[in-house]
Amino acid sequence: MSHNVDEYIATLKSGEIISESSVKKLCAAVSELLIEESNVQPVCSPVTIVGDIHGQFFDLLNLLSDEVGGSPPQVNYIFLGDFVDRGHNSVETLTLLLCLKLKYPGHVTLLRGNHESRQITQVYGFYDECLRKYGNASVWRYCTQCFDTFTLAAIIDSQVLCVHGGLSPDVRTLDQIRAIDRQQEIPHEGAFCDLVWSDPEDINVPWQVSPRGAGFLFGERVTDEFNFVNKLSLIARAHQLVMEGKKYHFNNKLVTVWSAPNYCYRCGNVAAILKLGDDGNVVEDQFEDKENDSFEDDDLGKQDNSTPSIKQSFKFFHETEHSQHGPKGEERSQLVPYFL
Ligand SMILES: [Mn+2]
Repeated sequence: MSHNVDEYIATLKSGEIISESSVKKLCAAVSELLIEESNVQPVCSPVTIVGDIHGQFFDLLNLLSDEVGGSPPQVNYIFLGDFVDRGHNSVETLTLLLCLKLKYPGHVTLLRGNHESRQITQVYGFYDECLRKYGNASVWRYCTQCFDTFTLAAIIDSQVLCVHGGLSPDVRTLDQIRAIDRQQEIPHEGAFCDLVWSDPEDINVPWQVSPRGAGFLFGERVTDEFNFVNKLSLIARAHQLVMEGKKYHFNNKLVTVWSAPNYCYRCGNVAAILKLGDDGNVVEDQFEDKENDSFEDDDLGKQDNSTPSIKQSFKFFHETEHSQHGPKGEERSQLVPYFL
C-alpha cells in the first residue's frame, strides 16, 4: 500500500484526482491508523495548527509550501477538521490529507469537524462533488466511513487542547472526552456533537443555545473552569470564519484559527495557521523575521498562570492566483449560506 502513496500525492499535486480504487485503499489504510488513536491524541510541540480548509485545495497546497507553513515531516501538523464542503476541491483536499497521514502518521493529526459527516456533506457540496467527479457515490461512502475513525481532539504538551468547535455541558474533564464512542456518524446532541459544533461567545450565562441548531455557545467562565480543571493554558479551535484569520477570546485562554483564505471565493478574509512551540532551527527564525505578517503576541507570556505558555506565532496568507478558480458572477450569489 504505502508504495502507492507517493504516486497518489504526485497525481493530486498535478491537479488530477486519484482513482476510485485508490481512494478505497487509501481510506481503508488510513482508517486502520486512525482507529488506534486516542479521542484526545497526545502531540508534542513544535506543531502547526490548521483551521478550516473547506475544499480549497490550491490554498492547501500553498499552505504546505515553504513560503507559508512548510510540509511534513519537517513540520508537524494538527488539522482541526472541516476539510470538505463549500470549496470546489473537497476530494483532492481530503485525499491529499489522507495521503500525508498515511505517509507521515506521527507528523500529521487529523481531527473531525462538523462537516466530516454523512448528513452535512450531502447538503454542502462534498457528496455532489464525488458524484460529479466519479460518476457514483462510492468514493463518498469510503470517505464518510473513514470520517468515523477521525479523532475528536488533540492535546499538545499536556497543555493546549485542540478541537474543531468547542466545549460541551456534558464534558468537564478530558477523560470524559476519552470515554466517548467516536466511531459513528456525528450525533445530533451530546458531548460528541458539541465538540464539533459549539462556539465561544461573550455571554453572561455559562451556556446558551446555539443559533447553528447544534452545539452550544459557551462563555468565559466555562472556558476558565475547563482550563483550570484540566490544567490547560489554551484551547485552540476553528469552525468560525474570522476575517483576520485568527482571534483570541476570553483573555487569551481560547483561540480561533481559520485557514481558508477568501472563504467560499468571496469572503475576502485572510487565512492563518498557528505555530506552537519553537524548535529553534534557522528556518523557523527566518519565518519569524521575514515579514510583518508574522508576529508573536507579547502579552501572551504574561498570564499569571502557573502553567508556562507555549510560544505562539501566526503565519498569515492570502488566496493565490491559482486558487481564485471559484464560481463567478451569478453563480456566486447562488452559493448556499456560508455561516455553518
Ligand atoms: Mn465547522
